[in-house]
Amino acid sequence: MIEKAAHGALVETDNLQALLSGFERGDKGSLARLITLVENRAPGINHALEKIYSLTGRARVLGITGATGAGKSTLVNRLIAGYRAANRTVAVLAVDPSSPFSGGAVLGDRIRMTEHYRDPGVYIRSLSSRGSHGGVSRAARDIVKLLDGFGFDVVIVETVGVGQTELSVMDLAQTTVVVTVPEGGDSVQVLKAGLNEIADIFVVNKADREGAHRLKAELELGAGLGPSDGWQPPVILTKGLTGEGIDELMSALGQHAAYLKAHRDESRDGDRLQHEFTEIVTEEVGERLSRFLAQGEGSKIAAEVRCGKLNPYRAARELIEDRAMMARMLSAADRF
Ligand SMILES: Nc1nc2c(ncn2[C@@H]2O[C@H](COP(=O)(O)OP(=O)(O)O)[C@@H](O)[C@H]2O)c(=O)[nH]1
Ligand SMILES: [Mg+2]
Repeated sequence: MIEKAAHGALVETDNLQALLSGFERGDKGSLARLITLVENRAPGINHALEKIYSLTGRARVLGITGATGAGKSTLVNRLIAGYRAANRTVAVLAVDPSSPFSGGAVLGDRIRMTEHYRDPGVYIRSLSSRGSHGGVSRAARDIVKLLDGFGFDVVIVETVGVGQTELSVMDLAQTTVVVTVPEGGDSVQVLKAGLNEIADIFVVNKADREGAHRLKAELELGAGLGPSDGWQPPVILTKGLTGEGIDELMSALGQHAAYLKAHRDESRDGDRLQHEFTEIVTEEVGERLSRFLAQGEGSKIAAEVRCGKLNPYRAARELIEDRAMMARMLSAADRF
């Protein structure tokens, strides 16, 4: 089922409690609204995430990355069908850093995925960056939490594999699939983009084209250069158009899940949770600082910094050392 994003104006009148109970009842409209609140970084959204957190941690989260046109959405479509056939519910978050919400690529994704439009066990949502720095990975993180907490068995995050944002989005995934194509040149490009470091599984899509086997061999060689203990990323040939190779991909995904289960790394899990925690604190404090500087005594300080009258280092130190003012700054909490 595909949801339209609600408009900002609707968001402001939303009642968080009503949304949360709708969410817990399995109402897709409430889910869609909460996702929009996350996208817009609406005030109070962290309260919502705090409330739903205990429901999270159950979904299988997959990342699918690779260049535009590699066939990611086509493969995602096939994976949806595969998981649905196994009676698992699937949510897809398509992250496209360049396109606005109605942009070509995202629209194309939606159209291609409409095969699953009427299936209530499928939910597809696009996320655009709207030019916000670092905002995409945060939004993606929180949206995956919502999809997971809502109860989808499988959450697939599709991103274009370029740049730091995409790499950081892939941190969310338990298993990352890097999709390559023969005409994408060669495996050197994969290595250059650092994709070999995040790949748990390589896919050579468009295996109907010239050079697919050569690329597979190169990737296998590259993957074999890594540490010889631990998981060895398999390289799977697929034809997105016909669905050939999808069974192999599904079984590789299953094998990686089993591997992760058998080799649970508690210190890495702990690192990830602590990182998440410090990120949330940093974001939250940063937002409170912005609100503090936007009005009252905060805006006076900001004005003096802006015109160069106040040394920013000194202003920062004085603010931090003034405990009463810090308390006022930190109490610049958001309200729904
Ligand atoms: N020849 C060929 N074309 C494919 C294959 N898989 C996907 N495509 C086509 O490649 C184009 C881009 O696919 P898409 O899934 O949108 O790529 P994305 O940008 O990575 O999501 C579409 O026209 C697909 O029909 C394949 O196995 N072989
Ligand atoms: Mg796509």
